[in-house]
Amino acid sequence: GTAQIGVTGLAVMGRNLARNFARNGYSVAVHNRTASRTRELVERFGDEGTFVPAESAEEFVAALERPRRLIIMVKAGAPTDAVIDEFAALLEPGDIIVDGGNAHFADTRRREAALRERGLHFVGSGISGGEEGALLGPSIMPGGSTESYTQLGPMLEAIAAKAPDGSPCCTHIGSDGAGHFVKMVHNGIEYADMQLIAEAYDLLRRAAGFEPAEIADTFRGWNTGRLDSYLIEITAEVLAHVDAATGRPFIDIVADQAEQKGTGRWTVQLALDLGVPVNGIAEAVFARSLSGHAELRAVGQGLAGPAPATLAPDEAERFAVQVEQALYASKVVSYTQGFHQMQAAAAEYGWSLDLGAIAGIWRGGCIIRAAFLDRITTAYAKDPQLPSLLADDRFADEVGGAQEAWRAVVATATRLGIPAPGFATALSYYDALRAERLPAALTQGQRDFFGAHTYRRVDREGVFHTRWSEDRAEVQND
Ligand code: NBP
Repeated sequence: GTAQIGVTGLAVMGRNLARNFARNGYSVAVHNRTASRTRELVERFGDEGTFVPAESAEEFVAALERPRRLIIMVKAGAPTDAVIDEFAALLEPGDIIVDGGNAHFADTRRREAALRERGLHFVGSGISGGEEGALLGPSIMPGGSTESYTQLGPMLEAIAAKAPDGSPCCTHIGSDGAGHFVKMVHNGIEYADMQLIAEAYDLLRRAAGFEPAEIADTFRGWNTGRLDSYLIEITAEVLAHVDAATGRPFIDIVADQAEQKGTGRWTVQLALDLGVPVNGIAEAVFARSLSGHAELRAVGQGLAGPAPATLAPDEAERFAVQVEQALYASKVVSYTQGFHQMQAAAAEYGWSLDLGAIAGIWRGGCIIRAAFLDRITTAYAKDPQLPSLLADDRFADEVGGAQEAWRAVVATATRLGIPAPGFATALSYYDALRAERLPAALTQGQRDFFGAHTYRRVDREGVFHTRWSEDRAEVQND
């Protein structure tokens, strides 16, 4: 075979990825279960580069130069397993199968182990940026062996998005499922970013009394500062948009029930398993879930709250400045939590993640691309062992500088009865880290009382129990 890479699964993602390889000068074998998609791709886009269409799996495999590099872009779950089984039987030791779908990282670990037994490389790769990213340059997060990255890396880096400094938004993340895990956390952080932006909008609308078009301008202003990011940019676009049918702001005619496909939920489920507090991400997932519970919200319509009120115009302007600070500080907290989760997963699964490089490859192509990510890279460059982003002087100073405004915003939201779960939970996390003593001491006392779960003391080593139902004397348990 002569094709340098193959793509099987030619729905929107696979088709665009194949075109991206072809446009970058690679010869690409293309295959799809239903052959009409393959033919359509070559008919419509054949002039963009060198495509080698294959009708059968055997023909597809034969079209690839060795070691074969084959990217699967089919529906995640059982279809991916079916396609892996089909092709693995036709490949030879040293060949590389890439799964570019949205797989759960545990599936990727299982598949990688099974294929390694057969001498094949399996690379679970997060690919972010949707349809357009796949065509014009996604952010690519490949896991799998170092050896497979040697074969694959240059091609992936060629088709990846480029950060503002020109570097490719692709790096070898780590072994087995590391790439899909990091992609999942990326999506969890994306949920949190979106929730915080939504809360900022809601507060500017309902507390400050701004119109959507004015809020769009506010976001455009923020987009020239430290919040400069794709999500802030598109927020301004969405808020400025007017519904053609009614002439009303588009935002007012969209049903206020947010949907989700599951990667945010996975992030939170795995954070619970790893024991990592990601309350900002969790609140974002729960906020979407709550929005969809029409029956609960119907109940809520009868519940008491403060009379609606908006701030006076001069206060409103000052409030908008405070909301920017609350948004930034809460954003830093979400990233702190997401990076903590990746750090914990690296320890649990034996990955050596370069957290600074991960922030680096999110600067282009993906939904959370933002100028701010440079600061994370810088923080880990100064100290690769940083235990928390909030341990970095610059982040600590920035969040410390925002904390007064942040509290004012959460207080105003509470006073006016406007939910701001993302801002509030991020602030609670920050204050919990700051607290010299936490009421966890009481929790431990209760656990010892009802379940003899024991406790440790602040003044002596050891494990202790108080005989609560007897003489209340303390016994040492170890
Ligand atoms: P879909 O997820 O809609 O999958 C359609 C493709 O899967 C078609 O090529 C279809 O073949 C093939 N397929 C199915 Br379904 N079952 C199959 C089977 N048993 N054997 C062989 N092929 C089978 O495509 P997509 O929207 O392009 O997404 C592809 C992957 O990328 C998914 O894992 C998705 O989660 C992920 N994705 C990522 C992003 C992103 O932003 N990163 C966006 C969208 C999707 P057919 O033509 O013969 O039916």
